Amino acid sequence: MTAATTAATVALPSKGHVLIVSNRLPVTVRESKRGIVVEPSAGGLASGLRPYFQSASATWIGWPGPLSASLSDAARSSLDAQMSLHHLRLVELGKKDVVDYYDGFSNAVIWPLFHYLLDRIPLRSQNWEAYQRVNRRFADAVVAQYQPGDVVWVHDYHLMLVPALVRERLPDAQIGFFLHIPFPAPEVFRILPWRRELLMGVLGADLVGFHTPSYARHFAAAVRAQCGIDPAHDCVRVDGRAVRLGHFPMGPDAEQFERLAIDPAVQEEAARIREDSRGRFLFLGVDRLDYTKGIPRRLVAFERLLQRDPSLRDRVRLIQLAVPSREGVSEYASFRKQVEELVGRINGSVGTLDSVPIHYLHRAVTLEQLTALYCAADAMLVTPLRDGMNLVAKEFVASRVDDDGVLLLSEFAGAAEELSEAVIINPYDENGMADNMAQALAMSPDERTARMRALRRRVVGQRPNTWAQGFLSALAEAADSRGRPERLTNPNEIEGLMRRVTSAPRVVLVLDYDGTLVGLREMPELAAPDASLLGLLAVLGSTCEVHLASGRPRDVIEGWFGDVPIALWAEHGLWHRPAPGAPWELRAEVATDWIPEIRALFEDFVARAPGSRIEQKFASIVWHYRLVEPGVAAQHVTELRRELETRLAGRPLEVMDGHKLLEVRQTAVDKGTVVRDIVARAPQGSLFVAIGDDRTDEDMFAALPADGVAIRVGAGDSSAPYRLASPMAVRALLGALT
Ligand code: ADQ
Repeated sequence: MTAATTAATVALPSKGHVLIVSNRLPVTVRESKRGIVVEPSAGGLASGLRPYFQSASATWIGWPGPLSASLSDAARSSLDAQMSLHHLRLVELGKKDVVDYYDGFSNAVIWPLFHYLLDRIPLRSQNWEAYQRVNRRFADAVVAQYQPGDVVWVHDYHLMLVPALVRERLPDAQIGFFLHIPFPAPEVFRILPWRRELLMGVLGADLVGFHTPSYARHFAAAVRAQCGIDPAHDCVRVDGRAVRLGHFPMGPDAEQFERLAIDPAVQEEAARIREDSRGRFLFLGVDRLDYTKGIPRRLVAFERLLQRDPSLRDRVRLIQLAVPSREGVSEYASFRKQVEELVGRINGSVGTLDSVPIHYLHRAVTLEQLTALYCAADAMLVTPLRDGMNLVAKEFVASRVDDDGVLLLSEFAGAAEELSEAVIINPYDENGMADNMAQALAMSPDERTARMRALRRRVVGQRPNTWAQGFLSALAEAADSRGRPERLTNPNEIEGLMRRVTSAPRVVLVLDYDGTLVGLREMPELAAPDASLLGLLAVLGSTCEVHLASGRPRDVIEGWFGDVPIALWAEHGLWHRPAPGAPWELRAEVATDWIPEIRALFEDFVARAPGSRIEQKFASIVWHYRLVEPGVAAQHVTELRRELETRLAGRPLEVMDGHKLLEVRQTAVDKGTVVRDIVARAPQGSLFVAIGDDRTDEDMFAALPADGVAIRVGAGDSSAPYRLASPMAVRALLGALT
């Protein structure tokens, strides 16, 4: 998986007006005595996107946070005016939506799951309905706002269904999706009962972006495991549409932090903070008060540092800034209590008469104050248990125009994939973290400078605008190369086709079996024909010429269809039986001496890939892997294909990919030769109709005469001009012909 682009490489302006869609607007709205007050909100998504939003032709669609249900008319019109002035469109959420969709599903289920904190997921999570309902409301808001040419950019885990919901109604729209949090390993993601729905929702986009290559890889693996689609490189094909995956590491507005860092007022504030610390070594933590940020373990590690070396108690200090977050969620209220009790306990146990080691603040601060803190700190502690990116780490680096200060950074933050010169820590290891804090304390000025210079080279130059433009130009490219979505043939066209078939003097049907007349089953022997299908074929066989052309062995086909008045073709046309009672004919002389060797190879793979099995025919052999875990299967398929290609080189055999199978078969015959035979024997004026669902059936379509009718069943690339959804639809069509 490679990046479709990175923030630093592309900066083409996007042409259309951009509709940014996120759960929260970048502002909060409150009612004061002076009327409605609209204020910027904190948090990574808002601070990361705001600069781009302010400079672009864009409208931001989202929820402004809880609003009083009883806004006066005057307040309401003032709110509307301010929203429109700032290019904001409200999606209002009722109390129940907030409780069920926002707190109950997004923040109580997806958030902990994607951060690998499985024990935080509530026992009863019945809010999936609400999640779907609110996602539909956001999609409605997008469609209402959308003008042709607009670009729709959906953000984050609250709105994972929106891309597909919008795609349904605006099939040609440019739709992007960016996930700000980690995408977990597929083994973790699969825990979610609605895993497939979320993936399919996101795959409505043209481009799906993540902070790091590993999240994109996890997503591709989850798509393979849950949706049965094999992503190729950075592309997932959904209903004929190409969906691109890419990584776009977000950075803060580095220039703004650099500018603030040299502002005299900020420098004065930093000096004041240092003075206040009276020469103590200053550790700093800045986080939203969230259980993913690793604050308790960080505090315990700090305590351990002071327990190990009591002489440090008057010589170090930790300022921990915790910005209030999701205060409506009960988990967060009890988490706050836990942190505050811990701070109290640690200060009580390792504090001295002169020193309270942890200075804890539970509030937001201004950007100037934040930068002053970054500049004043000796070491910054960024120790999340998991974090999509973590902008605080990068903001600290951007602010250190003095090339000084130590960054301790969790290996589980996305930022760690870029900021490898930081002191990388394991946030679950309190003793190790205490060692790392001691390392920071003892670090020589030369080493501090060397590390910070290297970090700054990475961060300086990162700008939210470049990031957003990078994503949007990759989105424009992805939408350009999306391809024509596969489209089912509509009822009018089907009617036209029926008229043509029923008015033809003579009709010849060539039908594939598996996937065409019956659905694909876990095991091939489960796909026997039912009585209604046998009845349908018998009636068809008595009114027109019917050929059943299958890749199955002849004994199976004979067993199932021996008495039906149709012509049978088995093993992709190697065997033919023209009518009931007639003997089977072998249509080509083929070698079978290679089979024992290849069978031994297949047996080796069956042993390695539990659930897979071998099907042996007269002159071909198949490895079926439908029941194998998709990730495991993908590895083995690649390996087996490579091995087969080496062993079979120069022989008249080919390796064919079918639906969850690899088949080694003869090149002497295929379903194309079957159709050519049928056409050659049929009387002049016959209309040929071929129906099939996989690659082998494309050979039949290609062999049809120019006025023949090719019908593809289900998804996948095809030359057929007609497409039906399923075997049910095929049977309905054939039923209508009788
Ligand atoms: P967050 O979880 O919110 O973001 P982060 O990336 O660190 O995490 O962003 C926090 C932002 O809030 C920073 O810009 C910081 O300056 C600001 N902030 C923090 N404490 C503050 C305080 N006390 N006062 C004022 N401002 C404060 C989510 C994901 C991250 C991802 C971002 C962006 O969880 O992993 O990096 O989105 O995609």
